[in-house]
Amino acid sequence: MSGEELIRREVIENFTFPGKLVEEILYGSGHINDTFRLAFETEQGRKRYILQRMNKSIFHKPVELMENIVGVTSWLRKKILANGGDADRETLNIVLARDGRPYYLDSAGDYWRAYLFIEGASCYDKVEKREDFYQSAVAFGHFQGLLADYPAKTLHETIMNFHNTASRLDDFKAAVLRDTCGYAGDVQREIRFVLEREHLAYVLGEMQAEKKLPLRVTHNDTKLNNIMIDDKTGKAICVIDLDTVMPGLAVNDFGDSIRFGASTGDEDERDLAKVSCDMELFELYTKGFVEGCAGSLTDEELDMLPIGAMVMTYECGMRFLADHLDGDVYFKTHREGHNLDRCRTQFKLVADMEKKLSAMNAIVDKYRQRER
Ligand code: ADP
Ligand code: GN1
Ligand code: MG
Repeated sequence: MSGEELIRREVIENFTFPGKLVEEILYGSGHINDTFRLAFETEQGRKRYILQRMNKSIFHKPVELMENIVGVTSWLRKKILANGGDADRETLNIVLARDGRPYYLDSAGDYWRAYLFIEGASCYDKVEKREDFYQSAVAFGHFQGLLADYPAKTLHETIMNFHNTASRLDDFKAAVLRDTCGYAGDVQREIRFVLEREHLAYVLGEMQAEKKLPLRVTHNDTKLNNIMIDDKTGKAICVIDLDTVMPGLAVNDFGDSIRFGASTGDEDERDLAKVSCDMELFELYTKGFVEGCAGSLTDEELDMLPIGAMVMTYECGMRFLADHLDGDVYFKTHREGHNLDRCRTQFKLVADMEKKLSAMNAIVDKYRQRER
């Protein structure tokens, strides 16, 4: 057994899983944590679970992070049950460690957590059925609604300045100056792209400071593959990946979904001719998100949805480029230049959104009228 397998044995023995372990596979396509799907044979049949090693170079306070997730999932569970829903499938459910904690610290110094596996539902890395994208919008909007009265002050900031785009711009500039791998000379065009659009880094933060955009409890990582869609009904049943639930801006949650799901190409597509913002998908998501938020979005928030899409895409591209310059230390990569490819798709999308801004505004106006 390798050292890695031995550690996993230790970890699995220290969670309250039932029965005999019969399957253990590396799972999912997240960029951050190491995720495994486990199956156990029990007297009641086969039971599956998700086991995750939390990324300690990204999450510096795993205990506080799990405190957030315990708080948010138990809050959601209560609301789902009160609405007559199935709380085992409509929110993440934590499996406790044998010592009663919601995590286990292994002998190598890594923190792990486990969830019930949500059966009969799937995550998608790309929109396969358009309806799924609409469903995900309703679910992310609704998620925000369920957490609208959550005591935001009790939430720990899991990553400081996570969607503070101005601070991301500072980090980016520092990465360019460090030029750890000596790549900066080769990516001058991409660096210029960022510097020519610095205004995008400030616009939302300024509105927030002027109280024109309210802080809400938001998800902050609203990728399509962070939502589970029921295989039978086609409804989005569960919002997952709750690591970044923190006070944030609704327009950022909207924007991150558009960045990932409304693109005609994959996030790491090399052929940039395939990458653009699909306006039909933009419209579907807008309709679903506005409906899912059920009248709670202010006029200013509605006004800024298209800019939110542009800012989140700009920010993400800048994060990918900074990570490329730093030598791929943050996002998982699977090939050389992976983060640079990702950065280029994001900037192609930003440029396309710039051309489509007035069309996006018109779409938002259409659904604003219906809401009011
Ligand atoms: P990361 O932060 O690395 O993105 P996620 O928490 O999003 O990690 O998990 C990675 C993938 O694992 C998800 O995209 C999803 O496919 C799967 N997954 C996570 N939690 C569950 C769950 N409770 N039930 C079923 N699949 C899950
Ligand atoms: C990461 O964890 P995952 O893969 O859902 C990242 C997001 C980025 C995204 C880009 C904690 O999301 O912020 O937008 O990659 N999560 C964290 O695909 O940094
Ligand atoms: Mg994820």
